[in-house]
Formats: sequence, C-alpha cells, structure tokens
Amino acid sequence: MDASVKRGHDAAESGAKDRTILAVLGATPVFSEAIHVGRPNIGNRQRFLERIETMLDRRYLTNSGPFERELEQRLSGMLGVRYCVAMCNATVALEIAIRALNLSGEVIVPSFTFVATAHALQWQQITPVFCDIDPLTHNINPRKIEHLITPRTSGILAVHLWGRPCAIEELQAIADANGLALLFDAAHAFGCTYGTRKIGGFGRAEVLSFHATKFISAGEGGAVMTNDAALAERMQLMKNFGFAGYDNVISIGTNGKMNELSAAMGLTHLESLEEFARTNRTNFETYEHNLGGIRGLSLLRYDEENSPNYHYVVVEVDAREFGLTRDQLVRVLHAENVLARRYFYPGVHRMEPYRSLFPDARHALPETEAVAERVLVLPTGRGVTTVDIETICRIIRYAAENRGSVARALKETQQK
Ligand code: T4K
Repeated sequence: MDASVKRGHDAAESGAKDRTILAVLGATPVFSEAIHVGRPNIGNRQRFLERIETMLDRRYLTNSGPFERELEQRLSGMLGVRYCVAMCNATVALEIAIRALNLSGEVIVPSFTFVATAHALQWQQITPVFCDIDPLTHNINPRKIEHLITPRTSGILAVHLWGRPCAIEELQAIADANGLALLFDAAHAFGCTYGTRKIGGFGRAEVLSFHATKFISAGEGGAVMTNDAALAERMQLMKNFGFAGYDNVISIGTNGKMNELSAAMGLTHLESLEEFARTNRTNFETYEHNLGGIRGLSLLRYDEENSPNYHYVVVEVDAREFGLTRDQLVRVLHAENVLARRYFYPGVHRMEPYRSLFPDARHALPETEAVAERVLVLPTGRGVTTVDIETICRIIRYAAENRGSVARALKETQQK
C-alpha cells in the first residue's frame, strides 16, 4: 500500500473525536504527496508507444498528419456529427469557430466558466456580455438572455458546465428568434448526451477540449464539431494559415493544428473511454456515499439520462449550515495536501480585463456570484484511489464536526 494512502487509513481509524487529527489543528498532513484535481487519465502505454514508433518511422509530425485525420474521423463517427476539425487546444478552437462564424460586436456568454470562454471573444475584439446562470444547473440561464440582446449581438456562446448539458432547446429557440448564432463550449462534455443525442451536434458548432486535465486527453488538444460543411471548410483553412494548397493562401488564418503526438495520445485515450468513465463513476459514488448526511454540503448530481462522464466532482458549501466557509474548507484540505479547486472562482467578470471593462457587471450576476462562493471541485480520475476518496471525505466530515476549533485555528494562523 502506498505510504500516503496508509497514512490516510491510520488517520481515518484514529477516530473523529481526536481534535489533533487535522493538519490545520497541528497534525501531520494525511497525504504526504499532493492529491490533485485534474491528474491526467493515462490509457494503454503500449498502444501509445506503438503509435509514437509509427509516427517516428513515417516522419510525419504535424500539418494534417495521419493521426490527426484518423482522430477527426473517429470523433465524427463517435459523436454522429458530419465534420470534426481537430485543433491544438480548445481555446484556439473557440477562437477559430467564433471567427469562422463571423461573430462580431457582442456575444452573450456565462461568467461562471473557465476564463478561456470569454478570452476567445475578447481576443478578437468581440465584447463578452455576461449572463447569469441557473443556480441549480450552473449553466447559462435562458430566461436571463433576452434582455441582454442588443442590435450589436451576433451570438450566444453557452457552456455545458461540468458536462451537464445546457437548456439546449430553449437556447436554440432564442437564437432562432433573434437571428443569433449558437455556439457551445463543450470542453467538459465529451461523451455526454442531451437525452439520447450526443453532445457535439448542437447549435452551429460545439468545441471540445482534450487538455491534460480533461476526461479524454491529448496532452493539449481541442476540436470543433459541426454539421455545416462550409463552416468546417473555413475552419480547416483558418487552422492552417489559410493555405488551400502549396503557395496558395486564400483566407486569413493562424496555426491551430493538432500535432501527431497529441493526436496519437488522443486516439489511445479514446480506446480507454469506457474504463475512464467507469472509474469516474465509481469515484463519484464513493464521494456520494461518504459525504452523505453532512449538513451544509451538497454534491452536484448528474442526470443518468444525459450519460454523464462524471469528470468533475463538485460540491457546494453552505457556510451557515456547514459551519465553515468554502474557503475555510479549502484551507483545511490544502493543509492535508488535498488540492481541491475553487473552479470557477471568482467568475470571469471579476478577472481582468473584464473587471476593469465592466466594473458593474456583478450587479446583473447575483447567482454567478453566489455559486462562485460556494463551489469546490474535489479530486477524481484514475490518479486517486477509493481509499484516497474515503480519506478526503473523512477530512471533510472531521472539519464539519470540529468546525469551532477549525475556525479558531484558521483565524489564528491568518493573524500570524
Ligand atoms: N472552456 C472551458 C469550459 C474549460 O474548462 C477550458 C479549460 C477551456 C475552455 C479551454 O480548454 P483548453 O484550451 O485548455 O483545451 C485547467 C486546465 O488547464 C484547463 O484546460 C481547464 N479548462 C481548466 C478547468 O483547468 P488550471 O489553471 O486549473 O490548470 P492547472 O495547471 O492548475 O492544472 C490543474 C491541476 O491538474 C493541477 O493541480 C495539477 C494537475 N495536473 C495538470 C496538468 C496540466 C497534472 O497533474 N498533470 C498535468 O499534466 O486550468
């Protein structure tokens, strides 16, 4: 047994009443090594290494190589979407999709997302107009969109946060009624569905991420999925400087290509998708079982109907009920080497350049502000064991049971 895990066991068995059990109260951290959110899932090493050998043998490393094209075909087939344009990461994929869709002026977007969603707009002088979320789903609230539409609005960029699908039909109806393009940031939603239909085929296009921390990773990587042939063609051109053949540049472009190393990793990891999904699900269930009954702590649920990938384990801390704030709980966990993350705190509208550009944005985003204060993402994936998770849950339970002494200890260390 791994030493850090054994320590977790020992700590767990010595009982909840022991007030010195938590590192913030003076104990040794339960985990000797950091337990991360976002540790990459690693698939079959042998298959990956074989692909690398093939890549080296054929001396084809990038620029629409065989692995990149194979990945595009695999993704189109898997998701039932006509075209897939693989890219170097989801941020560039978003930028290219936005440009190829001719978005301009203003685009409505949630603020409760990773900053890349808004940056992809602002990067090309399009104003992100932040829309509040539904506190239950954490996704953009369709009922808050219409009053944000102005003559300058060209689109809606919605995010399937945590892999849970947006209210897609309502969003499409609003987009249609107002002549807006609907684009989805599906960075979290690979493998998920909206009812029986796979995420990837909705709106004008959907953008996937294959970053190291994602469900299926290519190290760095992304893709745009679309059923629109002309759009796909524009994006294929744009991701390769606008080249339509040797010496023939027919549009503005950039370098958005996925290299063969990443494509080889993406293909390999796709072969382990079922296994990764099973691990995520088991981890989620372990959290569910072990966090049950802690007042003021709620685990965000997934709807089986939407084939969740369970890639994010998200809890919400109600400070009044739990007895500690979310940030105090973060300090408790970090002291134990559990690097839980406050995604997506403090909300994009509170990050630069948006904070300076739109200093009053928060007034229209009460749910975003409240959720960003409550949410905590816990470690999962193949890098954590069931025992790790049980130990993390015990730490949280102890913290709740000893909230008074924990709060005092945290205050003292803050004052020092
Ligand atoms: N849209 C949405 C909704 C997104 O969430 C993202 C990315 C994007 C768009 C843009 O996609 P990409 O352009 O990245 O394809 C991480 C990821 O870097 C980012 O991809 C992801 N969302 C976001 C949710 O999380 P950070 O700043 O938290 O990354 P970092 O370096 O702190 O990594 C997280 C943890 O993972 C660390 O504690 C260490 C661990 N880790 C990380 C890497 C890279 C490892 O153990 N091994 C690794 O190789 O943003």
